[in-house]
Amino acid sequence: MFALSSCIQGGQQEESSSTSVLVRLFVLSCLSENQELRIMAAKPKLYYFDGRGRMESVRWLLAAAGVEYEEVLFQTAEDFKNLIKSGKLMYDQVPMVEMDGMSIVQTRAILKYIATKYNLYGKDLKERAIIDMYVEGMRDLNDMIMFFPFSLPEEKQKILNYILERATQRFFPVYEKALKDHGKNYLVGNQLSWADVQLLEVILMVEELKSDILSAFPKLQEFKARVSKLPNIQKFLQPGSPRKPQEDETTVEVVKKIFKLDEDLFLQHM
Ligand code: GTS
Repeated sequence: MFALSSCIQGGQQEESSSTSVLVRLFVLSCLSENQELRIMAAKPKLYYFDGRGRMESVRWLLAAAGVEYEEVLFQTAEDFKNLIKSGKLMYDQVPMVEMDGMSIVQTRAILKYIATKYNLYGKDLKERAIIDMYVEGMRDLNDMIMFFPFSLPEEKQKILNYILERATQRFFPVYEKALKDHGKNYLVGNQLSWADVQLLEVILMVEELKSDILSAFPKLQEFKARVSKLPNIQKFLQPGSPRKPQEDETTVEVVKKIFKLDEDLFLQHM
């Protein structure tokens, strides 16, 4: 680190004294020697199957931060086994994200790292606690929707009703009230945070289940319109972005084979 900072400091001083060609060469030669900088500059690499699952919130957060990433999307149980053999998965589970020289697993750990690194995690400990409370509620709702496609056909309607009841009676009223009470554009600290990104993600997921779900939530409607227009998010919402579609029957079958899953995952997880 010392070598790097002396390179950069030297570079900045010389830049102002108009011998910029030499300085650029000097800085470049320093950078090429610096492994850490190269690692930090590499694009994050996301390892998961080709679907939303637990990784989708990671895709959303990186996109909101304007960070480009690569994806390794495995298709078969064999691909997953090979990834396990690589020794990069601490618990033999995905999601896993390689970034900044680490192989990060556990969805929350990944999201916290990204949120902190890209200034989407509040300005102090108290704001972080509030963001945590919001995102954990959103995660509860998100998890129900994530497991919904894996539920038994005869249970589907009951589960759908349960999810919609929880969304409208337990979770959405909290975010509606927060926005109404403080009158600001964002949930916490009047600047975009992980909580806003995850709220938009979950709103859109619930709308896929019931398109008029926000009819009794005017503040959430405004919020959705506002946050969807932020340039990085607008880009992510465009067709052709790395955002994954709602899980269909085919994806569900692929996922079951990759992870050798039993039927009726929804009930097991609830
Ligand atoms: N707490 C972990 C997290 O949040 O990352 C759970 C990870 C997890 O259960 N991953 C599943 C897995 O790797 C895949 S998925 O549920 O995200 O689709 N399962 C394989 C296994 O052996 O547990």
